[in-house]
Amino acid sequence: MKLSFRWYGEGDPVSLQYISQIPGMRSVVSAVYGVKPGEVWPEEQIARIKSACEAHGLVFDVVESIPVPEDVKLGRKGRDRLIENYCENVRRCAKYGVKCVTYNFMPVFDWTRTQLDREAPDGSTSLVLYQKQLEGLDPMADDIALPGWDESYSRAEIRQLFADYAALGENGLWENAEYFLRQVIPAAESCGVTMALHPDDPPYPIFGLPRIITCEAALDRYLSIVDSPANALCLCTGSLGCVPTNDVAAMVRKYAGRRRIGFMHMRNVKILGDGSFEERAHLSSCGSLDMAEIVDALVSAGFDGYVRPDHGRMIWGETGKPGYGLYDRALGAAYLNGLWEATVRAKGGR
Ligand code: DNO
Repeated sequence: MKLSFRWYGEGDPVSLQYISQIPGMRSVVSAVYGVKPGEVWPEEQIARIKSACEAHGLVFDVVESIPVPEDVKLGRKGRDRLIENYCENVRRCAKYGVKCVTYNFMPVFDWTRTQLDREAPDGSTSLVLYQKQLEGLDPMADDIALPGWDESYSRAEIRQLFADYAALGENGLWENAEYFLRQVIPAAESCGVTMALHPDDPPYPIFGLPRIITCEAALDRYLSIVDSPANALCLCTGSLGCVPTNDVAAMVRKYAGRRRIGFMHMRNVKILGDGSFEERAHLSSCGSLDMAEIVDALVSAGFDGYVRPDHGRMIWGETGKPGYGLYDRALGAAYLNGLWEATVRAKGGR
């Protein structure tokens, strides 16, 4: 595996120096921020991330994310220009050494939680989604500010987006995903980039908006639209794993075996039933996922792609971007290193 860590750029309180001090750390996962989805990223900014990483002995070879504009997901007029810009961004990133680009196809909202600082008995805090809290939220009426949400929309725009997605439905969203992939995958292939689709988080409809990347059948369908190694997955264990119907280890075994995982997001969640869940420490015994079995699936398949410890709790008094502090993610990285080494050795490797 290529161990990686997400970095939010110069303003991130977690510095590249700290990241470089985590044992085994190789790659930085980042993006150009502050450019509207659908616009082209200035090359100087991509180059700046690369040289900042290199100054700390790290490699900038994973982008998370190049966001897919709503007009593309909705198939609105003008999408061709936006898709061309998307392809241009993939090519520009490749020019500076990027090998893997993560993105998602979730309408309006990226990842969704109902509370970002739920306190556990040990005093640590983490992100949770409680159905009870979700029922009380109305994105068209409330001022909601959660990290996965684009807050730049006006109320009127949100209302319009909801109406357009209701008219589009799941089938329309699939058609638009297909239209996007048929142009983006050949562009990625031609510059040696793996496109890694992040599943919907959580993997079920939120606020009545369609969500399609939710389960194994959906992943099969998506990968078969363009049957190329460049059309791959960012398999996020915590996103898929927060519903009991998804057998994450089996999915990892299958898609890693087929060489269709570009990137692994590794985190643990505690499933609470009724669709509610809590993010927990990475260790298997802390949540509902068997992380050792997932690592076993990767090692058995000879997985050589990118792996990053995903969201961490806030511990030891750290404050910062919810899910993206240093300490618990670093503990996650150390845990993954240990699991990986032990699994490789148990299989006779080194
Ligand atoms: C959350 C992240 C997601 C992910 C995007 C990929 O912490 O895993 O926001 O970056 O869905 O496009």
